[in-house]
Parts: sequence; structure tokens; C-alpha cells
Amino acid sequence: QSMLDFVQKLPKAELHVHLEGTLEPEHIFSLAQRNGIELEYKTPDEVIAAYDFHDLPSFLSIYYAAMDVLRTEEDFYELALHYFQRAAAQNVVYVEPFFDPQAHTSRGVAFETVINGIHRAQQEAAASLGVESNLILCFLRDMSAESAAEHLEMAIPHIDKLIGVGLDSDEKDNPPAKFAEVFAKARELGLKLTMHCDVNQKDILEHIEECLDLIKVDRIDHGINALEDDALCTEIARRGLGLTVCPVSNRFVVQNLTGDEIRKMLSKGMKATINSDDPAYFRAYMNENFMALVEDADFSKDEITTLTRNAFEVSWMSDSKKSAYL
Ligand code: ES4
Ligand code: ZN
Repeated sequence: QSMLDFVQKLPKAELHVHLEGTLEPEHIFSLAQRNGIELEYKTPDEVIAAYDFHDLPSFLSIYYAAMDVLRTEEDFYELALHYFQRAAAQNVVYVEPFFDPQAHTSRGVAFETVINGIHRAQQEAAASLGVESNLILCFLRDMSAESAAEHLEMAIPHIDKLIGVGLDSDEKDNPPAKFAEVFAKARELGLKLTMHCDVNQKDILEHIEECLDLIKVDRIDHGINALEDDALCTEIARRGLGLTVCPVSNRFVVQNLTGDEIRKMLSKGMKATINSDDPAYFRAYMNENFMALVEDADFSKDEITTLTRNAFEVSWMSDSKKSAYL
């Protein structure tokens, strides 16, 4: 059995994927046409050729610009459903996707339009594709804490459509502490908490410490730099906190696939998981992320099995569902 066969057949869970980061170039074109939007590119290949990411800001500017084609509930439904179809094709059976409501309300798209379209796709994916999912609302950390609080208020009528809140976008000078109050309120509402601690950002160890001591997160997105501090590693392992590592994303953003770092996490008892982050942009869904680790860092079937098991274990699905996978 080839490694690709093995990876393909393994039932997988994905805990770090931005739905807006699953917007494929072909879909950018069909949505632009339907919504009467003029694009500066003539073909999907031209769009891909313009993907020149070397750090987080250079990625984020392309990511936010492309979202402008997403306008109606149907657009968000299609976006999410197309992702779930690709997930199903790779035997990803469980997903906790992120969405960025502020990136849409700031363009005049209603919160309801976004969440209702995504929710309908989640129901369809569960019913007809066998892909279960629980949605995470991400706040944009380069916007104000007040804006985050307003969006949490907007989410209250839809609280049953959410499992948790996250924090993404530009991390520079936007520490976890900026959002301590919003995240405390989210926890009171019964939501789980996670935050991006993106690789090699300014003040990253302080950010990870704030996540643990002040916010008391239930998971950490990326979190690779914790390896620089033994006490942080011990505490993350002791709490059983999941870390959602995104190898191909990291290869684009910081020129490092993180194979060695993932192995160190596993050896320290930290619950590392493998994820795609923004698969349409980094041109790699779950299988391609695992295969990059196989091809460039010689990951074994045992290591891949452990990483996949970790993902089910640190997921926020109900314990009764979880037991079916562990
Ligand atoms: C993101 Cl790679 C990355 N980092 C921070 N925020 C994000 N949102 C989408 N992708
Ligand atoms: Zn991310």
C-alpha cells in the first residue's frame, strides 16, 4: 500500500481551516460573473500566478481582496459546500471550520447572510456527504476589541450554530490580552476558545503565555514557538491542549514545513494535529499536507496515525461521537 493510499483511506479530522481560505480561483470567476463584478485577472491560472506569499501580510492582502466576490447567502453556501465536497473526497469526516464575519460585514454583507449560508452547507454536508462539522467564529485581531464585541452580540441569536470563537489575521501588536473581555464573554455563552499564535510573530512567546494564563484557551492554532520554552511545553502537555499545525501554510509564510517541530511536540506529549489553513491559496488540502510531511520529512504511518488520532481527541465534538473514532 502506497503512503498516498494510506493517507487517503485514513478517516481524518480537520481543526484549522478558514472557509474563506478555501475559495478556489475557478469559483472566484463564477461568483464574479454571477454578481456582476469585474476582475483584474482573465483566467484562474492568472489568479494562481499572482499568489506570491512570503509572509503573513502579503498573504492576508490577497486573501481579503479575493473575498469581495462573496455577496449572497448562496455564495457562502457554495463556498462551504465546495470545501466539504473536497473534504469528503479525501475522507475527512469531521471539520471545525473558521469563518471571518468582520471581513464581510465591513463590506456591507450582513452577518446573517454569511452564517446562514454556511450553516445550510453544514447541514447538507452532514446529510449527503457524511462530513460532520462544528463552526468557529474568528475575530480579526487587527480590528478593535469593540468590533469583536459587536460581532459576538450579532452571533447570540445564532449561538446554536457555533461551537467556539477564534482569533486570526495580523498578529503584530495585536496580543491576546486585547480581546480578554470578548473571550471571557464568549466562554460565558458556552463557546470554546482558541487563538492563532502564528509562527515567528513578534512577541510570540508572550502571546502564547497570555493564551494559557489570561485567556485560558481550549486550543492553540499553530503554536510552534512554544518549543522555545520548556515550561510552556510542559504546561501545554499537562493541560492536553491541542495545537493545530499547518505545514504547507508554514512553508509559504515562514519557509519552514515544521516537520522537526511536529516531531518534537509529539515527543514532549503535546497534542499536535495536521491542518490545511487556507488550502485554495496554499494549493494543499489535508492529503497534500500529510504527503508533504511524508516526502520532505519522511513521516511514517505511525506518526500520521498519531497526528490524526490527536485531531479527533482534541476536537470539540461530543464525547459520544468522539468515542466512535478513538
Ligand atoms: C490566516 Cl495563515 C493566517 N494567519 C492569520 N490569519 C489568517 N486568516 C486566514 N489565514
Ligand atoms: Zn489560520
